[in-house]
Amino acid sequence: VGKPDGGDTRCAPARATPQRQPSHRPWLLPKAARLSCRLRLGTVWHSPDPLAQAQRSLAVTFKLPELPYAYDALSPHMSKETLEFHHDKHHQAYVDNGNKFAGPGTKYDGKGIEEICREAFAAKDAPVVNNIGQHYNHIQFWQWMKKGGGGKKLPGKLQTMVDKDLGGFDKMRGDFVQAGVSQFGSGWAWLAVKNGKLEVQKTPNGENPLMHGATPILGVDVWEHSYYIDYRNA
Ligand code: MN3
Repeated sequence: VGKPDGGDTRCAPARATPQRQPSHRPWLLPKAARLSCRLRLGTVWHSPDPLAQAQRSLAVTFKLPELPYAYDALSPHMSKETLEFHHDKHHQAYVDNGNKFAGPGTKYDGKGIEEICREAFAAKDAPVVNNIGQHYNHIQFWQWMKKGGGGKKLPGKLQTMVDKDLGGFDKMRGDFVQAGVSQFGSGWAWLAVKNGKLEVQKTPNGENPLMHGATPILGVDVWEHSYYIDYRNA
């Protein structure tokens, strides 16, 4: 598992926010929508109405990002076979289910992935918490690892926070590992920033620190699918 590289640790939104303005090509829309478009040009947009529904069908869906390295780049810690299953099969399933539960035509349509995480958790919407949560978690997870990563050297500002909030690197590492080991069943261990302070956290299933008022900067997937092929314990 790699370390934060000191760059911008927040991921880019997984999809663009669909345009909320009336289409500039209204001839592509149904007649009712064209009328509505003419009436509403230059006005604040409200849905539902026919044009909003037409736009919904054009909305951008969630997509599986490519791994930022080759499938064998993390070997021997995570094998090519593990990444093929974990990325191509498991992450893809979260994307497909995420589109079903929070994609075009749902009440989450057009919202950012972080906003959806928070909103779905507050609403106890388990299918969205788990699938969009896991989509968000994995987008980050792939970026938190790299070939030849790891080591104790941290960017200065992060080192200061680790010393101040978590008792230094070794204590932080021990607490982070313990959070993962002690997560019963499936879930994640995290380093997250909450109210300006670093915290070690753990969450079950697809939950993440966003849903608990924090921002994750490092996480490890402790679902069995992330390690079983390489570290089976039969
Ligand atoms: Mn996983």
